[in-house]
Amino acid sequence: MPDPDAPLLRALAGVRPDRTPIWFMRQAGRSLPEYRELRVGTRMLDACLTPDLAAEITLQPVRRHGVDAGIFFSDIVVPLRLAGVEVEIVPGRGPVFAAPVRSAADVERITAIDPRSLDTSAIEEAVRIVVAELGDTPLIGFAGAPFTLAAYLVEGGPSKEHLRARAMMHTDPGSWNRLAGWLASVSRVFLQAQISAGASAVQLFDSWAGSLAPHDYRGFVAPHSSAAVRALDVPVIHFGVGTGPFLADMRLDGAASAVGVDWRMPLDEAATVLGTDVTVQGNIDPALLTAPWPVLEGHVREVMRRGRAARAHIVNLGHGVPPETDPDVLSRIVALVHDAGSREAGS
Ligand code: 1CP
Repeated sequence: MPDPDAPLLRALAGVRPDRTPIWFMRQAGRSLPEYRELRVGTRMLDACLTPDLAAEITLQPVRRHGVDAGIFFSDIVVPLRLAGVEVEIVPGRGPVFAAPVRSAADVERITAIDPRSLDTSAIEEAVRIVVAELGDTPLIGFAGAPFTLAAYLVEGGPSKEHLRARAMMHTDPGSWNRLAGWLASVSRVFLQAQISAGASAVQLFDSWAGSLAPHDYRGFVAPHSSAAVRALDVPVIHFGVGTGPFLADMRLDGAASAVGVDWRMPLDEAATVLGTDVTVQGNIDPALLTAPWPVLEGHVREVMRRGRAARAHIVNLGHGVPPETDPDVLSRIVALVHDAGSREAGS
C-alpha cells in the first residue's frame, strides 16, 4: 500500500513535504539497458498488454534511480487498441493508425464504439502487480488528452504541426467535438482502470497542446480534457509542452492538482500565473542532461529555487527523458534533489 504521506502525494495535496519529490517523464524505456534487454523480440503494444512485462518495466527505473513515484509503463494509444482501433507503434517513429479518422463518416464510425466495452483486465492486472511491489512508493497512472490523441488519429501518425486535427475544429466543429468527446471517454476509462487497481495519482499528457492558439485551446480542447479527468478519486497532474500562452487554463478549473511546465518558462513565473491553489511540476531542460555535471547541477538547483514560489513543487524534466540519456545522470539528479530538498526543509 502506498504511504498516504509519501512526498509526491503531500506535494499534490499542496503541502511542502520534508523531501522534495522527483520522478521523470519517460523514466521507463529506452534510456535503460535493462529495458532494452527485456523488450527484445516483443512489439511495444504487446509489451504494454503483457501484465508481468509491463509491471517489471514500470519497476526498473524506481529500483535504479530511487525516484518518488513509478509511472505505469503503457502508451497513450493503448486504450484505442483496446477499443479495437488498428494501431501499431513503429520503432523510431511512434503511433501509426491503419485508417486515419478524417471525415465526418470516419468520426461517426469510430465514435460508435462504446468506451465502456473496453477490456482493461490486462491493465488492471499489471497495475496490481506494480502496486504490490512498490510498497510505500506511489504509482502514477496516465492517459493521453483528447487533443494529443487526435493529433495522431486524424493525421494517421506523428506530425509536426498537427494541421489536420486543428483544421477539423474549424471545418467541422460538430465532428471535432464528437471525436474529442469520445477520446475523453476512452482515456477516462483507461484512467479509471489504473485507479481501481491502485494508482495513487494520474497524469494527463497533452504533449502537443502547445501547437494550439489559446482561444482554440479554450474553446475546442479544455472542455474535453476536463471531461477526461473531472472528479476522479485521485489527484491529477496536467502536462503539456509549449503551453505558456495559456498556462492558467491548464488548471482545468480546479480539476488539476498540479500543472506540468516545460523548460521554456521559469517556475516562479509559472507559479505567478497559476496561483496558489495548484502544485507545479517540472522543469529541468532535457537538453542539459548531456551538459558537464557542474552545469547540470547549477541548473537543477536553480529549478528548485524558482519552484519555491509555488505552493509545492514536484521536480521533473520539462519533457520526457531522451533515449540516449546516461541513466547514471538521472540517478545523480535524484540524489541531489533529495539532499538539497531535505536540507532546505530542515533549515
Ligand atoms: O520501442 C519503444 O521503446 C518505443 C518507445 C515508447 C515508449 C517507451 C513509446 C512509443 N511509448 C513508450 C512508453 C510511454 N509512452 C510511457 C510510459 C513510460 C514512462 O513514462 O516511463 C508514457 C507515459 C507514454 C506516453 C506517450 N506516448 C506520450 C506522452 C508523453 C510524451 O512524451 O509527451 C506520447 C506523445 C506518446 C506517443 C508515442 N509513443 C511512442 C513514441 C515514440 C511516441 C511519440 C511519437 C512522436 O514524437 O510523435
